[in-house]
This record gives sequence, structure tokens and C-alpha cells, in this order.
Amino acid sequence: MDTDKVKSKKYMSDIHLEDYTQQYEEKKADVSTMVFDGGRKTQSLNGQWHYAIDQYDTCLRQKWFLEKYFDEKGYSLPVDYSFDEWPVMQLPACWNTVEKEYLLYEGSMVFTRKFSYRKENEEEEIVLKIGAANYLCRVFVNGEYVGMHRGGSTSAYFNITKELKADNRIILVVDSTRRPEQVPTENTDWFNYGGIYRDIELIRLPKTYIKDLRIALVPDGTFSRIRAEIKLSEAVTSTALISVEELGIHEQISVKNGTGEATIEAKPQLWSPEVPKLYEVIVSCLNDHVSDRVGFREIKVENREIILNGKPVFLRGVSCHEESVENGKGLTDEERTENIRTAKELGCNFMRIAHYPHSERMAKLADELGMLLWEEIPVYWAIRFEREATYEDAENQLKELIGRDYNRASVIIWSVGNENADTDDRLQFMSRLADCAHQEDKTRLVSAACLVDGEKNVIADRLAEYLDVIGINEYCGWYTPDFEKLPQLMNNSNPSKPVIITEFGADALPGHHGTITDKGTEECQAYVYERQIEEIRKISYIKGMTPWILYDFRCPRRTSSIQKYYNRKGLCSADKKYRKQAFSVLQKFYREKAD
Ligand code: GCB
Repeated sequence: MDTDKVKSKKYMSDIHLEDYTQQYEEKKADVSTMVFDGGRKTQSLNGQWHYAIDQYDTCLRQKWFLEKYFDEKGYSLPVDYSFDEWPVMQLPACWNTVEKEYLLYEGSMVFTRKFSYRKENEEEEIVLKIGAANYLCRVFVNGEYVGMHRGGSTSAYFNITKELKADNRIILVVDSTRRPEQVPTENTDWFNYGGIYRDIELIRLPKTYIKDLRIALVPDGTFSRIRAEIKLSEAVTSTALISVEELGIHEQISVKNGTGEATIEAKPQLWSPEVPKLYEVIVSCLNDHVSDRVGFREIKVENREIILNGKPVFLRGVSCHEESVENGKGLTDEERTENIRTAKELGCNFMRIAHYPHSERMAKLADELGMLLWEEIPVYWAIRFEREATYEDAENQLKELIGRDYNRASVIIWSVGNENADTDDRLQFMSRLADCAHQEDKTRLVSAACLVDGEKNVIADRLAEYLDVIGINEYCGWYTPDFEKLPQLMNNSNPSKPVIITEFGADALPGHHGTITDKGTEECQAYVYERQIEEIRKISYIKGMTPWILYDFRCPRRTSSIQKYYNRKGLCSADKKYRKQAFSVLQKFYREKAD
């Protein structure tokens, strides 16, 4: 066979290759490729990217990234793309909110841009960080496949030092397709935004760098010791220096085989929602320097109490999605700040940021502004609990989240999932996740939003044994119309741990009025809040609540005339401007609780 024939055969076989994704499954960016990025030198790749909708995944099937414009004899070849003439999108963004016609698009989109890179140091390493791309993201630099990341809400880190040149072409193929084996699975109660919706940047690193830095108050009740753990990118022996100037800390940490730890005597002012004190921490090792602003606090459970800095606390919370009508999940810092401020106006000291990791900026702002957080991974409803690869995906998302926010004082609870039926496979899957969270982090509580046993009307979930705090979603007054079920549920139950009512609520179209029995009216929603509060206040084991939800949010499953593709359980409208009647009902209760 002459070479031309071989080539044309190859061309055809590429088109027909049905398991074409196989070759792009390797080189996974996951928790093991993460890099501590606080205080680092970066080059932003945000801005104008060319893009094309690639419904049939032709970029991957036909390897557009090779940019083969000519054959060996110099004849020009037909191609199905023109990267630099494609339209332009300002990234980060969710494509659904960029153009009206893209609102419901789920599938692949190809993004590309050129950028130049100037080496600052012969030995430097360059890591590409993609803040978030939903759900799969495949990266190509200068014609080379660099790797892929799975999971739509955590960051991906790719070392691209070898592929980089002075002038570069980068291609990112993002696939937002919902699939049954993913985390979350196909069916959820929120909108599946696609795109690269958090910052894209290059991180400059020295040859051997600080890969991980974890700092926290030792949770021994004395508030007098800080523990620091560092991990280097290579298994070298060295000495690191940690400084917290304001506390007079300048300590050496001896590093062996690339890891080091130290417990340092200190009396920091404790971080709390009322006094969100943060300290500048600087760590140096070899030629590397990183920094972080860190608060020190202690959270624990004693019997049925949640104890913050030695004192029992009631978590006056609200649930919140990461969304705005204008920007989808690609919130601006102003929008995040507004969310925290609205929760504060409501009287909250706690937010459940559901149902997946929100941006790291959210936890940083909560640290600054003083808001406790519950963070969650999208093990939501009917995940493929029996599938090991699905477990690995979920565990990786959990570890990426914990690694990212370990130093955030605001984060007090890791949630390993939401509303999953109590089957054997699920128990196995989620208890492993809870164990994993405990192992990764001894300074926080682990929970999950569980279902109640509807038949016996009792708080009973086998997962509770593995949790520090039991989260309960109950919709008395809404999905369970009979309110009497609520006092019965509370009285039938005698949990050995503190309980947070992680969800209750009712839909109300903003400005729609009627009687308390007219579903979808503000009066009906406000009544549900009144009755819920009346019962919750009587029960001593309830140590917090995060009603569903702060704002109305987009939801493809919600098609009634009240809903119009929105879940209307918000206390505020989706544009965040209008407060429904239930807002002041909850506000009144929280003001009373705060006194
Ligand atoms: C739930 C889910 C939440 C839904 C909510 C609802 O139990 O956890 O994701 O949006 O109910 O409105 O039905």
C-alpha cells in the first residue's frame, strides 16, 4: 500500500473510531497535580478566546489540534476549522449566558487562543490552572495533548513546561454533557451550565516548589497551638521558614523527603463570623515563597452541641447556589459579596453553598467578611453508587475541595452529598467519602444532607454513624403537605448527634399573592416558614438550619406557570433585588436567635 492510501484509510478510520475519547483519558489532572497557588506569580489567560460549538466532537475525532494544513508534498489540505477567524468569547464565562441561542446547549465547545511566554528563569516550571470547566476539559498546547480533568466545579492543574514555546497555541475542549456515571449524574435540580467559568492562568514556579501548605489551629481546646504542614514537589531534604509577623512567629520547619510539619505555640485572636480576624502567613523553602491570609478557629461537636471556639453555636443559615441570571455560575466577586451581604441582612452566620464546590473566591470572601460555610460535593440523588470509577471521581472532587480550602477558617463542614436513598451501595460509597474527609482533615466536621425515613417518619439514616453532624432535608408544608408530620418527626427522633435542617421551603413567584393555602404565593411560602420555625425552635437537638434557598434559580425540571424553568423557593427573586415575605419571617427568627 502506498503512503497516500494508508493516510486516507487513517483519515477515514479516525472519523469512524467510536472510542475516540480513549486516547484522551490519560494524563489526568486531579488532586495529585494540584499546586498551592497563594501569593504566586501568575500570567492571566483570561480574555478573548476564539471558540466553536463542536456538537460531534470533531476536534477530538479528527485531531484539529495538530493543525495539519499541508501534506508532505506541500499541497494544502481541506480543514473544517479556522481557529483565528472563529467568533470570540470573553473568558471566563458560562456559554449559556453569552448568546441566547446557547442557553440550552450541552455538549462540546472548543476554545483557542495564542499567547506568548517569556521565560524568567532557565529552571522555571509552568503550570496551567483552569479554575473550573464543566464537566470534562481536555487541554492541547502547540499540537500536543497535555491532559484532561473530570469534574465541573474544582480546579485543574497541568504542568505544561515541556510544551511551551515563546509563541503558543492553546486549545481547550470542554464537554458539558450530562452522563449517568458522572458526579453529579444526569438528573439534578439545577441548571447544567457549560464553559470555562473561572480564571485561567499560568503559574510560574521554581524547579522545586511548595506543592501544598496546610495551616490550622490545633483542635485541642487550648487555642494555643498552630500546626503547619508542607509538601514540596520533589522528595528533597531542606528547611522551610514560616512567618506570621503579627504573631511574632518565625519558625523553621525541617523538610525530609519533601514533607515537613511543625506545631507552633501561639495565641492568635480567634476567627469568628463576628470578628473575622485573618493573619498573613508566609512560607519560604529553597527558592520558593508562598503566602496566605489565614484565620484560626476551632469547631467541634460535643454530645448534641456544635461548639465554635469553645462556645455552643446555633447555625443561622441559608442555602445558596452559585448562580446569577446574567453570569450563570461565572459569578463576579461583587456578586459573591452581594450573596454574603444578603445572607447577613437575613441574620445569617452560616451558608450552605450547595450542591457542588463554589469558587475558591467564595470561601476567601467568607473568611474576610465573616460567614461560616458548609461546602459540598455533587454526590446528589441517584449517583451510580455501585461503580468504582464513579467513587474515584467523587473522592477526587472531595480531596480537591479539601486541599483547596483547608486554610479557610470560614469552612466548618464538608458535606459528602445530598438526598441519597439509604441503600447498601450508597452506604458503602458515602461512608468511604466521610472516612476520607475525616482522614484528610481533622479540623472540621463532616456531614451530609440526608433524607428522613418517610415511612416511619423518623430521622434514621445508616450514614449518620459516619457523620459528625446530621443534615436533614424535610419539606413539611410543601412536598409533605401535612404539617403535623413535622412535630411527629421531631418527637419520633432521638439522634445522638446535632442536627441541622439542611432544607425546607416552598415555591413562591415574586409578587404573586393569595392565601396561605394558595401554592406558589408569597403568603403560602411565608406560612411554611412560620410553621417550620415554630416547630424547629422547640427541638433542642436542632443546632442549625439552612432553608432552601436564598435566591430563585434556573432549573430545567420546573415547567409550571409559576416556575417557568426556575425553582422558586428563593427568599429573594432570581435577579436578587426583590425580597419575598418569607425573608422577613426568617430574619425575625434569626435576630431573636442572635440575641
Ligand atoms: C431538594 C434538593 C434541592 C432541590 C429542592 C427542591 O431536596 O436537595 O436540590 O432544589 O429539594 O426544590 O425540590
